[in-house]
Amino acid sequence: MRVFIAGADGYLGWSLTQYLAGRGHTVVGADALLRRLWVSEMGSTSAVPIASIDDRLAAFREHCGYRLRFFTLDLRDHRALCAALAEFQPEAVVHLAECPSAPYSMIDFKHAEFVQANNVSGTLSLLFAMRDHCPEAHLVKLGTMGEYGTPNLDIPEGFFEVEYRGRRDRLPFPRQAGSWYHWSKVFDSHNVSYACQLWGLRATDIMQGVVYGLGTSTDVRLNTRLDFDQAFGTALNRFCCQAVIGQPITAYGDGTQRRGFLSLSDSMQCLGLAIENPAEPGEYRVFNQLREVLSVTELAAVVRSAGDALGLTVDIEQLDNPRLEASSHHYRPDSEHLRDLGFRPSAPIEEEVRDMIRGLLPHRNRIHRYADQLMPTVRWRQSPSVPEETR
Ligand code: USQ
Repeated sequence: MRVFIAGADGYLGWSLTQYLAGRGHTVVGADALLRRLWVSEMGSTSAVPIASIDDRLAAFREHCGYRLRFFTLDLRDHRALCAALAEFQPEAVVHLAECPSAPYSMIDFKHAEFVQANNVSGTLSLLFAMRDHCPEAHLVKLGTMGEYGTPNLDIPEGFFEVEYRGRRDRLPFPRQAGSWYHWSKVFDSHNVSYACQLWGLRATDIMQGVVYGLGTSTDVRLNTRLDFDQAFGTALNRFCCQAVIGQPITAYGDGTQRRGFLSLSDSMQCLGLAIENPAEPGEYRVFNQLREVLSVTELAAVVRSAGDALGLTVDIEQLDNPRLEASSHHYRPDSEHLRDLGFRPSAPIEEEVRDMIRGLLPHRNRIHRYADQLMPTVRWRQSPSVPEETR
């Protein structure tokens, strides 16, 4: 299959590029290389060394057997995006090209506005470009489980049957996001769904949980990044980095908040299944993509016991929660669609975490140098630092 991956230089994107090439697909990549800049803006770097895009492309050619066509391209550059899609004529378009950080979007107005404009306009540009240049292609769009928030109900996959005043309908399940970033994903979901209705595009919207795991290779140029700073590091990746440098795990609040998690390799398997089993023309379908639900306290305990087994002393520190989020809440999302397509989770989380810590140990000094960036300073309810009239 011809697959266009927008966001091919990111944590998921660079892994997916290699995964799909390994399954015999012809991949084309596009990326504006912004993730590298955002992480440096946060004063941090990837825990494992990553190569420049040129070196990545050279390594891809050596290991994957063909030259990867790559467009340095911002999705909001509509003309350039149209030209790329018109030339490549993809059968599937994977959209991972967004700013993925809740804390980054909560820094201030400038960052909130950037994240929403970048994500929502980029998606809209892609929808119009697909309509005009590859209307038969299947869009696989990365959304987030965070779109749903933490309702006191089980969470279906996108839609639910509801009865109200004696009438029934199948409606989108309510979205109750918890950051400006997560709201940008909600707006995207509505736009993608509307484009399917309006133009007959086909799309799978992936509500993905929190991803963890190392994507390293014997050729360092094929490594995918692993971030650990307060904005771009996901919880478990941060906890493992903390464990290897002997810093206490930063568990926010009372640690009872629960989320869905899955490993990087499970995420690849799921995205592959969605791509290889496309939606029908005009269909907008939603997959909840997660493997298991754990609380922050349970997550920290997994890291502590993996650390113990490797001779590390791992402490857990409960910090005042910088975010506004529910604790001790109900959380039971469905995730049957991917299992029905054949998703079989790989190694258990305990094994993945042990492997991740082992893989991070050689990079201990590198993580140490940026250890200050592990502490959260971005708060959801900051006291205003500028006068009201200029905000
Ligand atoms: N947390 C801690 N300590 C930390 C970091 C996080 O206790 O040092 C807690 C948070 O309070 C939160 C949970 O861990 O309750 C998950 O936080 P996270 O930073 O790993 O995840 P989140 O901000 O929700 O965002 C990440 C990705 C995002 C994706 C989302 C999926 O960055 O792109 O959309 O996971 S989900 O969480 O299901 O919405």
